[in-house]
Amino acid sequence: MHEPAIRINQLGYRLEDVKTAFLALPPDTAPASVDFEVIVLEGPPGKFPSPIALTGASSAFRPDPATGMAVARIDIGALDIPGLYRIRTKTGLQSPPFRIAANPYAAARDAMRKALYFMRCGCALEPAHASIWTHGACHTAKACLHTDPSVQLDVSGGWHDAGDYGRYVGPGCNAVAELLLAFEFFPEALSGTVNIPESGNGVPDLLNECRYELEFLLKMQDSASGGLYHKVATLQFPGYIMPEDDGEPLFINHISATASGGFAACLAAAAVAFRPYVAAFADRMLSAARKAWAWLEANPSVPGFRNPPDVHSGEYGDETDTDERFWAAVELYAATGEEAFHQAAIRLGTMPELDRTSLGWADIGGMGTIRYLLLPEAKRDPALSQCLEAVFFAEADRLAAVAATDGFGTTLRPEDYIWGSAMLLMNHAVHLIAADRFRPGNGYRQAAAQNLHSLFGANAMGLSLVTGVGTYPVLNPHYRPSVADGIAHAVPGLVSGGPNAGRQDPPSQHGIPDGTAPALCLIDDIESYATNEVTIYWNAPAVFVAAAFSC
Ligand code: G3I
Ligand code: 9MR
Ligand code: ZN
Repeated sequence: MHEPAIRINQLGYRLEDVKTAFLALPPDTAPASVDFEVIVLEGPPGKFPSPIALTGASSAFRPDPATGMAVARIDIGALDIPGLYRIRTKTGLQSPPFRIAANPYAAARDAMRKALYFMRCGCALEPAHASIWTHGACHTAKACLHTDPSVQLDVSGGWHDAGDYGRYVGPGCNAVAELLLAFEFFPEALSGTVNIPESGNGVPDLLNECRYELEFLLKMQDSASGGLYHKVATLQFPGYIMPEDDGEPLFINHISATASGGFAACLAAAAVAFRPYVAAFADRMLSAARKAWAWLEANPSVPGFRNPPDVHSGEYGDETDTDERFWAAVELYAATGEEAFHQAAIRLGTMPELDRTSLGWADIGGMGTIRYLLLPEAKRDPALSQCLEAVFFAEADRLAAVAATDGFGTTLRPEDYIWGSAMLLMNHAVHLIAADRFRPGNGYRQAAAQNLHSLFGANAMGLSLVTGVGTYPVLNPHYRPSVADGIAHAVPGLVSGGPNAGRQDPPSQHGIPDGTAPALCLIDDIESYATNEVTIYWNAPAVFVAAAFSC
């Protein structure tokens, strides 16, 4: 546990938002409630006759199953003057300093966006853009097809997936699509530059960064069939070395339906996003998306991807491709207006097994649902609309209801603390923000905001899950460059996977006692890949959510 004991969003709060701090104590030591005061550390001269800005009593302590603690809420909503504050109790407990400000999340949003640049593969990261976190050009050699090593292809570029150096098509499409959706929803928050090599070329940097991955994804399409190779990686995960020192041969694994569906969807969406800026690139992507769709049509029933026995990099196995196919049909319909895609969306969209709400690398049907509900009503089939709306809002209501009972006000139940729980935390918030756009109110935005507060430290551990963000951020992410580069500070803006009760790695097995409550199962250790790794598709929804609260 980190001190100070009172948990807050370490970046602070916007003037207009609900502001709640939390105090978690072992259930047998919790009093009925605590009295608190908020002291002013920095504020506009003359505004504060007393150093005490606010006093009050916390809520009653309530048991919180996710943390195993008794948790009380401290309402600091009355703070309405920009400044730097700290909460403290007479018993000596305190919060970290925090700000009340007009736009406290803009720098974190941009750091999380810039983190994608740090994931770039196939080029050198130079000091002009990478500051001290430079690396040489990596993984530039041709890669062999695993099924026929005599075939060698150039699939250089794109982003490293995570703490490892694999590049996986489905997760890449997930990340790009969420970043593009963020730009579509919040262009004003995401139009700034983040100092990347393309900055100033007339295209917004968010699109420039996505293009770096999209050009790689295009190389992963089999030119003959239109299908997408599932991934490219070395046979084993590399050691803790810089990417440019990883000289092991690269292998491309066989075509999968999940990669092909994710690609068709993502590139159709990207064609729409890029058209106003680079029409030729948009054309290239739309025709690639059509080819991937043709592969899906020609291959209606495909087993889920499994690693061949000698392949030990990330598997991203996913048995169900209905969600990727549905998402692809919807995006292709949105991009082209063609009736054949609409008919496919209607057919897939009403399949009983379809996941219509999730936004993660495995289950991603929610992306199709959001896109469909964004279409003008005249372009939508009433029955499909109704079916999708019913499920989408039922899920939003469920999330808001969980938030109302969770000790820290998040949408995660105890059983949601799985590998990459931060992905759920952020994707739930994306879902709620989209739901709020369609039907404002209902507590959706407030629940989404609380998930962001949790990411930035208003959680049981008092830990910001983003490197370099907040007073007490994760310091030791499972991220090979930050282990190997000898630099004291990890690359900033990386979102850690978050607490994971599964504890599937040695440090969390040895360092987290049996019986630890799920929301506390994180160990800030470079070796803890199951609780403290970073990935592109955990950063992407966090950019979306931070953008939503920094317009
Ligand atoms: O969905 C089930 C849930 O129903 C069940 O209650 C729970 C109990 O543990 O498990 C859930 O499944 C977990 C799944 O993640 C959820 O997405 C699995 O246990 C867990 O093993 C699985 O972890 C995946 C991990 O690879 C291992 O396969 C992560 O999602 C995935 O993000 C991660 O991806 C790795 C790449 O392979 C390699 N690169 C790094 C990347 C991040 O760690
Ligand atoms: O670094 C790897 C990480 O990206 C994966 O998520 C994780 C699980 O597949 O595996 C990590 O690599 C570890 C490997 O599985 C076992 N030996 C130690 C590796 C970490 O150093
Ligand atoms: Zn690389």
